[in-house]
This record gives sequence, structure tokens and C-alpha cells, in this order.
Amino acid sequence: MSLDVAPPARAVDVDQGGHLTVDDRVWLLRAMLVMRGLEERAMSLYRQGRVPGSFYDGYGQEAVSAGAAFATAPEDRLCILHRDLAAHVIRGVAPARILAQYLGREGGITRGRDGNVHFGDRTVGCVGMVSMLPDMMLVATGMAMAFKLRGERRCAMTWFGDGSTSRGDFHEAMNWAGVQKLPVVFVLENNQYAYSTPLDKQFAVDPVERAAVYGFTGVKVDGNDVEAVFEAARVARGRAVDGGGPTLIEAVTMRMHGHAAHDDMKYVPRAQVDEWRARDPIDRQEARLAELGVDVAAVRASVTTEIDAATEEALASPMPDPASAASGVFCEGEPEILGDGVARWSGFLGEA
Ligand SMILES: Cc1ncc(C[n+]2csc(CCOP(=O)(O)OP(=O)(O)O)c2C)c(N)n1
Ligand SMILES: [Mg+2]
Repeated sequence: MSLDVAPPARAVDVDQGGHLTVDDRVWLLRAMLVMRGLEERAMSLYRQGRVPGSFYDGYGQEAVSAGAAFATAPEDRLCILHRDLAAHVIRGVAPARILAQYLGREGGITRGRDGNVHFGDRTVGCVGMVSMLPDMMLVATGMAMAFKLRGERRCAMTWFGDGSTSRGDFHEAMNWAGVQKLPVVFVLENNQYAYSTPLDKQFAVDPVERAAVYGFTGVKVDGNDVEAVFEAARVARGRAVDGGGPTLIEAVTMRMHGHAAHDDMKYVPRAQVDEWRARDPIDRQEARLAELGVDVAAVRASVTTEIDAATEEALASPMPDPASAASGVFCEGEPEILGDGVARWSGFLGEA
């Protein structure tokens, strides 16, 4: 197995039982290590004043995005949130482009048009993130509706936090997806806090139970076990593309850092953090693979080399030309009107 090539376009044959090979299991570890390495690097660049805006990370939550994204097929579409970097990595977005994005460089995914986590590379099926929460649930539900209307065998997957479950848009998306039996997978990343608000101040019932209220399946999974998240997402994706409707996956994890770089999270009890540190998803996957005889130190070393090279490449990328600031921001050119009345723009946005 080569550690230096891009992730396979279709990591696992998700339609054929989805059995994880040892290589697949190493890819899952790798994606989590790349996410952690990239975020650690970006955080230090932020502290040097080289990353504009704020900085958000998903330290300790890597299994949720890696495991779920690994269950998607190339034709699926992903709406990825601020603590889900591993999903971009799994889809094949190069680490150098992600770092260049944080740095606001021309080589970033939005070519310096938007800051930090607000990006998505549509050429690999990742839709640019809308910051208002949880608007991406509605975007994913709309895409799933399009797939269903066109009779296409593909699904939309979206991630969102526990804080989103108290918003009206959450209920609208869940309701419509349930009524229409849409091929959408909702991944609730329950990391115990929405900014400083703990779970017991957010809801009176376990959010996974809400799926049944809207007429579809809800499953709770250990969000720090990447293979358990993968399996739940694989089953959910299969149900979606087979016409069985949506699934709500509640992945239980912990936000190990503050909401963003400015937040010292003094409101989080120390014991809670210590308890979750012992369940670190990377440590757990490494222990599993070490038992199978995989040289996990070599995997770690290869990821560090990759992150070093990505950092150099990102820092060498120029700042965008201010004169080009408005290009690629809006749809350009005339839309093509398809037979069914749907307008489609080609060019920058590409096809959905
Ligand atoms: C409608 C809306 N209100 C407030 C915010 C600001 N905001 C961004 S992230 C966040 C906390 C969200 O908590 P949660 O959904 O649990 O996700 P987490 O940050 O824990 O991953 C808030 C309040 C926002 N983006 N959108
Ligand atoms: Mg949260």
C-alpha cells in the first residue's frame, strides 16, 4: 500500500457490503491524522497572525467526518461543517489547498474569496458551507429532492452540531425529508456543547429520538470510533439510495477545544475533558491497527511529511489580485434552460 498517493476515488465499494480492508482502515486513520495535523499547523499560523479571521477546529472529533464521508460514493454530495475537515480530505482535497484557504491565498479552494472553513470543492462533490446554522441541512435536503425527482441513485450527506437541533430549520429539513422519503443522511455531531451551552440546557429529549417523530430511522453511534461511524453511515447511505428515506445519525463525541481559538472554555469541567481524552479517536484507531501489525508510526511519519510539504506549498501561494475580487463570486454567463425547466449554469460553479 502506498501512503503517498491521493485517497482512492471510491474508498470502499459502499454498494457491495462495504467490508473494510486493512488498507481502508489505514485510510481512515490517515484522514484523521491529516485533519489533526492540518488544524494544528493552521492554529500555529493563526497565532502568528497569518490566518485572518478566527480559527475553529475539530480536535477529538475527527472520526465523525472521516467515518461518515468514507461511506459516500463519488456521485454523492456533501455539505460539510466547521469541525469536519476530514470529510474534505477523504474526498481528495489536497492538504496544501486547505492550508492556502486558511491563509487566504490564491491557491486556496475559494482563491481567497472567503475565510477559513467556508469552502467546498464542488469538483469532488463538496458544497460550499453556509455559516448560518443549520442552513446546510436545507441545502442537502434540496439536493436529495433533486436526486429523487431525477431518479438518480445518489445521496446527500450533511453534518451539523447539537446546537442546530434547537433551530426551526432543523425541524423543517427533517420534516420534509421524512415526508418525501428523501435520500439524505443527517449526521448530528453531538459534541456536548453549542458554544458555552451544555446539552441539558438545549433539549429535554435525546435528539436521536426526533427521527422517529418525523417518520424515519435514528441511530446513535460512538462518535469517537471511526469504524462505527463508517458502518452507521454506510447503512444509512444504502437505505437512502435504495429509496428507504433519510437517516439521522447521532454521533456522540466531545469538543476538546474551545468554540474557536479565542475561547478558553473555562465553562467546561476539567474532569469531562480528561474523561474524553482517554477516548481519543486517533489513539483508538492506531491501537486497533497496531494489533493487526500495521506500522502506525510510519503512517504518522508520512502524514507529518505531507503536512510539512503542504505548508511550504501553501505559504508559497500568492495573495489573490484585489482586482479579481468579484470574479467567481456570482454565477457568470447565461444559464442553460433544461427541458424540465431547470436552469443550469456552467463555468465557475460547475455542475451539481
Ligand atoms: C443561526 C446562527 N446563529 C449563531 C451562529 C454562530 N455560531 C456559529 S457555531 C455556533 C455554535 C454551534 O454549536 P453546535 O451546533 O453544537 O456546533 P459545534 O460548534 O459545537 O460544532 C454558533 C452559535 C450561526 N453560525 N448561525
Ligand atoms: Mg456542539
